[in-house]
Amino acid sequence: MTNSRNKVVLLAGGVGGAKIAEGLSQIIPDDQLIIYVNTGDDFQHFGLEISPDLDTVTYMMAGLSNPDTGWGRAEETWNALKTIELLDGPMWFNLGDKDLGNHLERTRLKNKGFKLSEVSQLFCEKYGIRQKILPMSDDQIQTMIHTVEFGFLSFQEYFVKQRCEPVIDGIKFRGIGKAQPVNGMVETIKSSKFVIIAPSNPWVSIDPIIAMKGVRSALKNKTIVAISPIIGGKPVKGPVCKMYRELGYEASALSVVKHYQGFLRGFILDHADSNFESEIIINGIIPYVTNTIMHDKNSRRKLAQETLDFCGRLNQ
Ligand code: FO1
Repeated sequence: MTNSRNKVVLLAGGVGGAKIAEGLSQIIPDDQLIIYVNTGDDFQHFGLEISPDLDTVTYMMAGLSNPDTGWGRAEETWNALKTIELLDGPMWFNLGDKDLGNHLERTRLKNKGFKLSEVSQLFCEKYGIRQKILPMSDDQIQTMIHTVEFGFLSFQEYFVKQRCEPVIDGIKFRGIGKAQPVNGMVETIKSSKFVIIAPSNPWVSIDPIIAMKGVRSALKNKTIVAISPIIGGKPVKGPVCKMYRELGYEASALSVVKHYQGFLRGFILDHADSNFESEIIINGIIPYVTNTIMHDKNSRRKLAQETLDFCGRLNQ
């Protein structure tokens, strides 16, 4: 039997979240890892319920993810999309045939009244995943990116359709005021042993989770460690650096530390950023420098092990 005090909570976005989740799953007993995933990127396309970050984490944990893109399924085929192209339908969001099965079944279950968290748990069971992967909320929250060129865009319109090219001058989480965190999230965070913040985009992957009612205060006085999504001023993936710059901040690992200031205890940064160590300490946070790039199963396990060891030392 597990005691909730042994639980490790991971707050995760898409690809970075999926990789560290898989690394942690290699070393933590199955029932001790609980992953809360951003759903601000969720949207409807062709009437289907798409939950990109939940699927990215789920596919990775099931060993089914596309190793080249990080999202979607390995050995995917694109027959449905080719038909859509022939019919002159919208082509900007790439839905593979295998991936489509997930969206179809999720939509069917949601239309029958299932909550997203119930669908997520059912999918985990069917894919043979023994850890808990849960959405941050069962309510709809939409990350809206305010751009200079187009005003507000939904996250996927900004990210995929516009290829992150428009200039950002604001971000809001539509629906966050009325949304409830998924059942048990606040209590699980409060009683957990450690909280790990994945190397995901702080603005659009982690901030929505932290903005859920009760989460920020639940994080107070916990052992919280974040892994940097920025290495040497460059993003591991996605528009994180562009976002920091356009919103008026330096694009650096240090900006990520400042982003999480107020609840962060420790910060894991890459060797490329070791010059920030003393400034991180001045900001009251304990740094740990290592290789943070997770390019395969071994490097995912290694970073996960170092993260847990670091959390353990901070807890002493
Ligand atoms: N990302 C892209 O850059 N282009 C796509 O066409 C695309 C399709 C897609 C389909 C299903 C899915 O689960 C994810 C998909 N992603 C795609 C990734 C996704 O848009 C982003 O990585 C996340 O929302 C950001 O974490």
